[in-house]
Order: sequence, then structure tokens, then C-alpha cells
Amino acid sequence: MNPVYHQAKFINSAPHLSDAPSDQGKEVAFAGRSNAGKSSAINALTNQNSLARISKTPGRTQMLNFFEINDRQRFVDLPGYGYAKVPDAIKQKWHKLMESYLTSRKSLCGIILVMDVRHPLTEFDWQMVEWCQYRKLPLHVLLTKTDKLTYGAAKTTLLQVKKALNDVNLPVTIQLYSSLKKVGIDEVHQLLDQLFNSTE
Ligand SMILES: Nc1nc2c(ncn2[C@@H]2O[C@H](COP(=O)(O)OP(=O)(O)OP(=O)(O)O)[C@@H](O)[C@H]2O)c(=O)[nH]1
Ligand SMILES: [Mg+2]
Repeated sequence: MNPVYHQAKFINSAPHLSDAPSDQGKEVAFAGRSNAGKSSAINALTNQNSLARISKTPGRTQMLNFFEINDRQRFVDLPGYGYAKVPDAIKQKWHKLMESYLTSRKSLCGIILVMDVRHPLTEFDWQMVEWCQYRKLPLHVLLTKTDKLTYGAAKTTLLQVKKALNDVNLPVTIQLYSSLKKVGIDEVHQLLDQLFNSTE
């Protein structure tokens, strides 16, 4: 357990990149399709019940949500993507916002890609992998909601996803995780320590 992350506080929701906090220090962003469990992961990792908003309507929040851990470190809850009910105009807006953030944000030092262990590697996840490759950003995959599967089934998915990402030319790490059952929190905290403390 790393209580540093428990101090996280909400900064703001940015509808445009120009509304983001100053591009200083380091930022780790949580990405993943709508309903994957990004906001729940941020809450579990910070040991707070309602820091990041959990919505019952997937894909509604189309903003970058910033949280500060301290004056040099932040989390970003990226807008969910890939939900069928979202109209094209909103999808395009999402794409523009994500692309501008992911390609230009200097403080961004790593991506936590959250995938529902029952639906891994959607085309939207591959889009994220591509953006990470473009920026050479370290990628950590959280296969979440493992409480919905047996350990054996989750482990099989873990191996499949590892294999599929093997050829990606990036530092990629993958783990099983559950916000609900608090499985894998220490592993994520260690990974965050590494990302935030890397020199580059
Ligand atoms: N069983 C189980 N449910 C989870 C877990 N994590 C999240 N959920 C549920 O999944 C739903 C979506 O979770 P969110 O954290 O809001 O997902 P999100 O990725 O932030 O979704 P968007 O904000 O729409 O992009 C909620 O009903 C959560 O309670 C988990 O580890 N286990
Ligand atoms: Mg969310």
C-alpha cells in the first residue's frame, strides 16, 4: 500500500486541452473504453469512494478529469470511448480531444489502459496502443473486474493479452485487477512509483 496516492484531490474537468492544468511535473493517464472501470480504478487506488465520478450512463463524461497527488504528480481520468450509443459527432470530438492530449502533453509519462477482463483488446484499445507507440509511452494494462471470472479464466485472458501485445514495440506490463475486491492495488502502486520516479 502506498498512502501517497490516498492524498489525491480533484483539480478540474477540462472540456478542451487549453483548460488543462499547467503542463508541468508528471501525469499518468487512465484510458479505456466506456464502462471499463477507469474511474473506479482511480477511486480504489486513492482509497476514496467518490473522487472520480462513477457514472451509470457510459460515455457521458467527455472531458479530461485531473487529480493532483502533490504539486509534481497528477492522475488524469480520460473520457471513455467506444460506446455504441454515442453519436458520431461526439465520437469525433472525443478523438480530437484525445489525440491532442496524447500527442502534445509533455508531462504525460505513462498510460494505464483499463480493460474489462471479459472484453479485452477492442479496436479502441488498439488505437490507444498506437498512440502510445507514437509517443513511446510506457503502457500498463489493467485487466479489471476479475471478480466476475474464475481465477483460471482470468489467467487465460492474461496470457492471451500478453501474447497479443508481445510484438508491440513498447514497454508493456499487464496485470489482473479488481477495484471491487481490491485485487492488484499494490502492484499498480509500485508501477505508478516507477512511472513518476523515472528520470525522463
Ligand atoms: N464487478 C466489478 N465492477 C466494477 C469494477 N470496476 C468497476 N466496476 C463497475 O463498472 C461500471 C463502470 O465503472 P466506471 O469506473 O464508471 O467505468 P469508466 O471506465 O470510468 O466509464 P466511463 O466514465 O463511462 O468511461 C460501474 O458500474 C462500476 O461499479 C470491478 O473491479 N468489479
Ligand atoms: Mg469514468
